[in-house]
Amino acid sequence: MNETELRALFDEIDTDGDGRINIVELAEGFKAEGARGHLAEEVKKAMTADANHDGVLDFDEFRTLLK
Ligand SMILES: [Ca+2]
Ligand SMILES: [Ca+2]
Repeated sequence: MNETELRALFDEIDTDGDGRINIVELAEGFKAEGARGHLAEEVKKAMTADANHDGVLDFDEFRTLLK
């Protein structure tokens, strides 16, 4: 995934457009992507990318997650 695609995906998941992805947006995003497995587990896994522990994923953290 290149930078443009990453940004597009980020914007898609960031439904309120505040530039950060919170847990609710993450869960909705996973649902929209048709994530298999346990949603809560997927979200928990994704939040390990929250490097500064502020409870939301900014674009840098999101990028790290998908690398
Ligand atoms: Ca948001
Ligand atoms: Ca963060």
